[in-house]
Amino acid sequence: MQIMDAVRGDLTTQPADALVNAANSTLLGGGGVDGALHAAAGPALLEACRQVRATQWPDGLPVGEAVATPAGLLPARWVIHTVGPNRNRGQVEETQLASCYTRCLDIAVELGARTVAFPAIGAGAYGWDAPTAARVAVLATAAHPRTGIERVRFVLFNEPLHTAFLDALQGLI
Ligand code: AR6
Repeated sequence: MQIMDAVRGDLTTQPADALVNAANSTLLGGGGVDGALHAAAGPALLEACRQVRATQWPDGLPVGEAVATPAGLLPARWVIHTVGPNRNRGQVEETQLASCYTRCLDIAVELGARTVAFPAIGAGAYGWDAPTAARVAVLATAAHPRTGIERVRFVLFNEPLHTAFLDALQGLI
């Protein structure tokens, strides 16, 4: 059985095989959930991100792409880093935001993750409104085969986003 749910909480304390990071293309940290994950993970996460930059993505991770690293001290095996479109800089394509979820789930399937936890990608510094961020997240996740993944959990930091995700999940029924 495949479960999708939404809880209010802090992603850094959510036990899951894979935690998704709403990163920026440098992969070298930032504010918001990115900063919180790096702070909780310890320096091993930054080191792993530097390795990714040195090998796989020397020019940075493109918008809508994703890449996995070990999770350092976080309660997870992997962090899957993705880069949302920055609406505040004119990146307004919902397909790019959907791609973040699709590519993260592709990688989670490849890794053999059974549980995956997402933040509301793009809904902070990158300026996506809560209803749109939630609708795109839920529809992209629902459309993915998610082979081997038992639970996808959206972990929302505030009540308006939590409500928006619950509404979007309700819309699937
Ligand atoms: N757990 C869950 N959600 C959180 C947490 C947390 N610990 N902390 C913040 N959020 P943002 P973006 C929520 O700005 O919009 C970074 O600087 C937050 O309230 O983290 O994709 C990166 O380095 C919001 O609802 O990500 C990039 O430069 C959601 O996570 C840029 O921000 C996403 O907000 C990415 O911007």
